[in-house]
Amino acid sequence: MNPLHACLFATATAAVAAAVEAPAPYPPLPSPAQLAWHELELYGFVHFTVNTFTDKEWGYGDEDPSIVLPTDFDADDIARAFVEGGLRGLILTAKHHDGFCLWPSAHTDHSVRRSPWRGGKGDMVREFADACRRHGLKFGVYLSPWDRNHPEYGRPAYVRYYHAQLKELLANYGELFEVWFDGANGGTGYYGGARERRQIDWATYYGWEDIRRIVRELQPGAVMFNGPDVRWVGNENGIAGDPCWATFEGGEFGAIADRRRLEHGDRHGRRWWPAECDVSIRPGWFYHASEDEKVKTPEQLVDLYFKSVGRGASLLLNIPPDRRGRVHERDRASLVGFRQRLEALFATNLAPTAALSASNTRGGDPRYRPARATDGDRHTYWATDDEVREAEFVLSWDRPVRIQVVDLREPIELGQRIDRWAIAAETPTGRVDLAAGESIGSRRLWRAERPIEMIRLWVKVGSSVASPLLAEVGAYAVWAQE
Ligand code: FUL
Repeated sequence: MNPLHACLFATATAAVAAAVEAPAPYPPLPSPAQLAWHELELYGFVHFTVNTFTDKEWGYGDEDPSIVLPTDFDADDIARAFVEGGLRGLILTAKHHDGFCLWPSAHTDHSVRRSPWRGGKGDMVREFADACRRHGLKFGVYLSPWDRNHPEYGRPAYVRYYHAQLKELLANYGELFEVWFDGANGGTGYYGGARERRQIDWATYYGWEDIRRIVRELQPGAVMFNGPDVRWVGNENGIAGDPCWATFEGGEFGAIADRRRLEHGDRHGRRWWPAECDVSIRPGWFYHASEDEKVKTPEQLVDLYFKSVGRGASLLLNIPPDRRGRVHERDRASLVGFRQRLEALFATNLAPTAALSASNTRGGDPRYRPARATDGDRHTYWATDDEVREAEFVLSWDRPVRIQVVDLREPIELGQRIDRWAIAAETPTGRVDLAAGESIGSRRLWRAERPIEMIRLWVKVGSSVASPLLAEVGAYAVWAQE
């Protein structure tokens, strides 16, 4: 090797050796099951049981199983409606507070086995599980801890029964993505004929540590709602707080009564406990013909999407089948309209067409260049040097574009790092501040009332607790732009 070559070789080796390390994670971090759950963002609930036939929201527990006779039950058609609405999973009320089981449980007679539906040989949980698989939907179950039918409710024997039922559901219906533990307990019930009030302590009665073990063992990929993995958002309106941090201090198994904290999370909490927003497409959770005129419109659903998914939470939208065992036509029309509106809003991402620059790129290393945030892959990201806490990411177009939605994501596998963000645009009339906020996390969406013409979009990180990272920056034009 001549001296010049030797020198070049040494420089190249030094450059490789100096290649920067990946940014260190900023804990707490999501578990693999939580990460998979974050990807879903939008999924649906099915509330269907004796209440569908008694026109109630909470059954007392003394309902005769023979009333459960849907005239045209079709789980495939319900799953199809979910797909038409853009939902990616389905959670079924396998047992609501009335205690009636939609599957032929070996542990009680109070189930579909005593209904005339399918001649007493039916299994609705099975039909839903199979239909979900056929239609590419993830499947989950709701098993109400409160049981107004069971004679032993309030005593240790019921807890054994509840755990046995949970095992039955978790072992026999394939892979589940979520197990839903409801927090409600109104006290009174039939309780095998006692017809009295039975009060329990939610936090200690149900044996949550055993429940956690059962779920982890039988369904390691499932998250527990209102348990260690996913928190209730503190309201049933489908709206996350702003900000909505995925981190939380304490809590688990419904021990948190402070709804405001549930809505917003705790910025410096030591657990990854992201929020799920549950809401019904109708006023009630169960189908009531009297609410046919009150189905949420597609635009109302889009608004909820931006206020839940768009704040880093997930949206669990309830679609209660009617007495036929079908999704009512009005709900279906709203679902289709909802999906079409979302598709139109997210059809044209102009971020990949922009020239990109940033105030800092980690070690000048192309692996962390700004284009990593516009490549449609949420596992690659733009990163800055370790000491950076404030940064700017700029998108410039050579011709004016009309942007209506801005979409930001952090690579949450490295923690929730950004504390403050803002977006601004260079418009024909000058620089305009568009929006500012605190949390980003899994996703932060901003939507303008009408498209805004711009040639430049600034995404500013105002502060962060560790070097800021952005996995995705999207800038969506309206479809059908004139
Ligand atoms: C609540 C229940 O009491 C409602 O009936 C419904 O199931 C809703 C999703 O959760 O706590």
